[in-house]
Amino acid sequence: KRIDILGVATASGASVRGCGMGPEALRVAGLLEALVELEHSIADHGDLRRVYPEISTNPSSWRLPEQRRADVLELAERTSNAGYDILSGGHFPIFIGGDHSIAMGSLSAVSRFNAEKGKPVHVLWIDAHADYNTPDTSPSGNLHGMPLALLCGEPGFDDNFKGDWLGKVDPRNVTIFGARSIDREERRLLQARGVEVIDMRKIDQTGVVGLMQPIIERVKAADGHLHVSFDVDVVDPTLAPGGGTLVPGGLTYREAHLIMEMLHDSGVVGSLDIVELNPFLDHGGKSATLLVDLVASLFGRSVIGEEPGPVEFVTRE
Ligand code: DIR
Ligand code: MN
Ligand code: MN
Ligand code: MN
Repeated sequence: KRIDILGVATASGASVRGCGMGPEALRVAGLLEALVELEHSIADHGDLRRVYPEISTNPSSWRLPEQRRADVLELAERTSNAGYDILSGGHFPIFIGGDHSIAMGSLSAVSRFNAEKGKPVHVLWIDAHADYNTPDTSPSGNLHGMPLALLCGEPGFDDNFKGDWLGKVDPRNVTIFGARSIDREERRLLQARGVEVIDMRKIDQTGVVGLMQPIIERVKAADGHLHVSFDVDVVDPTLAPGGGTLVPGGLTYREAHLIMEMLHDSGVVGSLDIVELNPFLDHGGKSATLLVDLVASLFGRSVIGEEPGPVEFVTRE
């Protein structure tokens, strides 16, 4: 299956500028080369970006939330349509951000495409945060903290957020993995909707394998499409300093890779976001390089070369 890369060069959903440079940093870090090395064929669609770039570079307009919102929504529509075309072509889309608001578009593409096929969409949101705020619950007002709530149909989003481009996801098919910073009202919503939240404490206590297995089994049993949304800040900040909203106590190097390796072996992943990389804050490409290696693990890189076939892990009962 061809892998199609679509950059969305924006920071309009974030409070800190710089992640608009993320797509190019991932290319410089060798994203395409890593996938070619694994003998995948690749198409790079370049980057979507706002028509008026000064909005993201002028600090005074940066403070105008309505301009940033218009940016986010315009890009969401374009991302949704471009992603839908990639999926319709039978390809595997990798959406590279950009802040996490780009998932409003990417996940919409995935959900619209699969809705027509009657295939259920499951979401694995690998993030230090839950991104399940609405405009009513968000303490920051930043749209990168809201994409899951929008896709899950939460109230509080006005008509500007609605359109043919917007998809829908069942909150009970969403798993947040690696969380350690959730806002008060956000947590209440997550609980009310039955979103599964695997926080860092659970990962400490149970380990990645025992937690990932049931998620993968559920998607397989449903014959679903798994969309993986990977926010760089899920990884411990000592390993991945290139993010604008870092939280201590994140995934270790091996935990992050093991997640990706298990996802590769599962065969259920159909689309991927790589978001929130801020090259301005990164230490000489440290986080960008780590992200490229993680993507390579998701696409089949392993120490012993050839994949050993379906890997069976011991299930805990
Ligand atoms: C916070 C931070 N929950 C917010 N969210 C971030 O602004 O809604 N998500 N940084 O990745
Ligand atoms: Mn996020
Ligand atoms: Mn985050
Ligand atoms: Mn493979």
